[in-house]
Amino acid sequence: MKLVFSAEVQRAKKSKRPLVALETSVLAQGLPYPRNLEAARRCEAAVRDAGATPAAMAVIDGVLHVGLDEAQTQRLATGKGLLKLGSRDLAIAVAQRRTGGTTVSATCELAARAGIRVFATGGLGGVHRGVAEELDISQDLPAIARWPVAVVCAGAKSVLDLPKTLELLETLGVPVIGVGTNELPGFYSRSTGLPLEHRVDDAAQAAKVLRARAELEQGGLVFAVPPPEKTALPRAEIERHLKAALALGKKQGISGKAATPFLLGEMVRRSKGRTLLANLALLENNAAFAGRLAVAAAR
Ligand code: PSU
Ligand code: MN
Repeated sequence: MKLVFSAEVQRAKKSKRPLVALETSVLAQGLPYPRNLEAARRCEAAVRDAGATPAAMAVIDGVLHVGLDEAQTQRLATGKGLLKLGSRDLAIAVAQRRTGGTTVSATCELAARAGIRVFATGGLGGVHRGVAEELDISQDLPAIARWPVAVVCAGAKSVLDLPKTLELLETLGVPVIGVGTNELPGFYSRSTGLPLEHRVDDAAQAAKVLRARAELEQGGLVFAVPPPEKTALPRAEIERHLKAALALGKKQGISGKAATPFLLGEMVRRSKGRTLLANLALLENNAAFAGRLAVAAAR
């Protein structure tokens, strides 16, 4: 399948400069306008500041894009009826000339196909709470296992069942490595109390693991970076807002693909915007680390 590279990504590929993939579901579905656009700009700037080149993925009118220009980014941030594209949606979006932002699963896939080995996002999808009654497990997890890409994130989405998400990552053979931490970060909060077996303390150490993983041809891995202290929220407060948001979602019959955007919106409202600030800061922070990782891995 043909990939269309932005001019900036083409130049980087030509001169073998390091690239960092970025997702765009966060732009199209995850954050409200104009904060979504601000997030995209801050992530791209953080990647460039680290010495790497950003490559945001999207499907635009059925074309697979690696790296977006200004107008395309605007369109994803403001367009109506944009699709939320996981891996399984890509073929349909291409065949039917649709437009949408890519989630972690589709971004891993496109990055791998484009030869990009490092990807920055906010939080992974995973196993939803109440999975025994309603089977909702993100395709992010099998996609990370399949595609050889390092996913830099602040843990998994806070709305998930985190212990089960970690267990499923183990089942799939995906390493989860804390960056400067021995526990899984909690996305909006710095800790979850869930221990991680492995840790690195900087990008150089992370790059060594990435290289060994690539040599073993074992698929993707996760680097979990705690969100910046300044905007992080206490775990107890997050749990309180989340319980209320989950109850409301249940009452309104919101499930499946719509669950994440709904819950994130409710979290913003209930925290009076503080989860939004935390989200922007952690996205930028992850992009910065991914940039350093891509540079270290290219050495
Ligand atoms: N985490 C967030 N905001 C998001 C997402 C994750 O804080 O918008 C997106 C990512 O693109 C992730 C997707 O891949 O949600 C997972 O969705 P689902 O659970 O429907 O697979
Ligand atoms: Mn789901």
